[in-house]
Amino acid sequence: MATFDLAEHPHRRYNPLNGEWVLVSPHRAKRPWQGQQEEVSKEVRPQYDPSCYLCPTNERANGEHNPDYKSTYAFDNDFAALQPGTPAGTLTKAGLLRAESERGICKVICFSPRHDLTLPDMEASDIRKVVDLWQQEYAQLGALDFINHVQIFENKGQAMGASNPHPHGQIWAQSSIPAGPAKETQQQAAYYTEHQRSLLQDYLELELEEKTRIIYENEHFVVLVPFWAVWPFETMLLPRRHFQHIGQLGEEEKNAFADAIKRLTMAYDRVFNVSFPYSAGIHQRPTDGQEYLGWHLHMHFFPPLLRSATVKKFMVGYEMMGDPQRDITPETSAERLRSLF
Ligand code: H2U
Ligand code: ZN
Repeated sequence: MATFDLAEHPHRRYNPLNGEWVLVSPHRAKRPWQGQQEEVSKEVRPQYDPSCYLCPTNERANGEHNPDYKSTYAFDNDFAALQPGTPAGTLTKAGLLRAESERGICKVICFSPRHDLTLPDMEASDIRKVVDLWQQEYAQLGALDFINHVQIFENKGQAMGASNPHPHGQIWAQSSIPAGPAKETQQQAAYYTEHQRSLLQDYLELELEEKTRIIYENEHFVVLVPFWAVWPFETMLLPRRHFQHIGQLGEEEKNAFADAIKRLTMAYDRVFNVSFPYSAGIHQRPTDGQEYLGWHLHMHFFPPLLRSATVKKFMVGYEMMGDPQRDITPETSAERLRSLF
């Protein structure tokens, strides 16, 4: 029997951040880049689209007009999944049928007045303004007494179901803490109680020693493919400093955050020569007033593409029934991404 080798043998990897496992099958992807590299023609969009509901001055579905905004712009989602005025209430039957009313606020955030741009096309100084807006929104929404969690995210590209190519993201803020962040809260708290240290800070130190999954570093942020990544080109942006929420980011750190986002999304666009789709979001401490010392802010990028601009990874079959699975190892993906910076 050969000795166990992560680059060769099927294995499971543990995600200490959420307590879940991923099955890795490297032997199925021996040839790292079998997929052809097709040139996909870049869709040409106008700077201003009169029919876009996010462009400055245009009318939205509810009849309101956007202002003639010059950098970023946030508004309440006209089709909000959560509403602030929902009446309180619960339903329980034999502990099996349970429902609870949920209050919240959903916002749409335009990253730029320019219809034709995406984050990687924007200047880092303009992405920095998006970071400023995230900071503001997190503070304002989080300060409301019925808001205990603020989820900032972006769905990019048709492959991810984005309804409009105009560069934008969303924020869903609500009373309860959703499952993903709740698991991360619990895992980080347990680690902090045991070690009096941030789980992600210790993890980052290990990664900086090993180097194989690091793809980009600047003064304040590191971009890496997590050891436990599920999506083929999944990445995580980690601040070097341990802090709980975006409000604690200093000026230089905000610039570094914007730089890391720009550099990463530019590299993504080079993977298959196409505007790379993904869902990305910032995970940070809940806003229910507790301190959460173990929380370490980070940003996840989950891109769906696998082999080409059109071949997506599907989370189906075994993955729906059991655990997520991947063929290409995180180390191979990291090598590939690193070469595109
Ligand atoms: P995507 O990020 O999935 O593209 O969603 C854009 C959001 O914009 C979507 O949640 C909202 C939709 O409800 N929207 C408005 O708030 N006003 C409009 O006029 C159209 C779309
Ligand atoms: Zn537009």
